[in-house]
Amino acid sequence: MTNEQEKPFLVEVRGLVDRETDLQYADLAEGRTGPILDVTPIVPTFSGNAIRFTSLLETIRPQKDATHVIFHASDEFQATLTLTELDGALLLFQQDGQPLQKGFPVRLLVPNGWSDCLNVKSVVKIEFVQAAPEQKSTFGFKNVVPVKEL
Ligand SMILES: Nc1nc2c(c(=O)[nH]1)N[C@H]1C(S)=C(S)[C@@H](COP(=O)(O)O)O[C@H]1N2
Ligand SMILES: [Mo]
Repeated sequence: MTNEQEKPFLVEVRGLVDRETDLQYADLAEGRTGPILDVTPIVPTFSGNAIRFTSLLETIRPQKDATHVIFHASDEFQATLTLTELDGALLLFQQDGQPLQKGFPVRLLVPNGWSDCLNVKSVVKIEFVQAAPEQKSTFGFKNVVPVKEL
């Protein structure tokens, strides 16, 4: 998962939103998707710059029926979280002034999440969906039935 910078930076935002968007590095790095934050004071085990997931919501405007968000990674890993759980979440996109060496193009950070496994690396698609309100957050590799601690 290192040295992926030869791949284009692209994060697709899809599903139950008013404005589906293709996020480029400059959108985040130039502050067009919200204020840029140093993550270390918020998540001491990480370094680099991020935007708040909630500030992205202002741009893409989730529809009323959206309840959950699926973060799809380039290695087929994915996590599904409720919009409520994503309140404090961050999208890490830059370290040492450069695109990520690990987790490129963006990494989801869930500071108060129930598992470190929710910190999805290499997110390439953010998909807004509707699911039963009681459906809890999950993670794992696609097409693998049991979701357990990896
Ligand atoms: N894309 C992707 N993200 C992922 C994983 C993965 O296999 N692929 N593993 C998850 C799990 S189970 C954990 S514990 C953490 C590990 O993060 P680290 O590589 O920074 O230690 O990443 C999470 N994010
Ligand atoms: Mo994990």
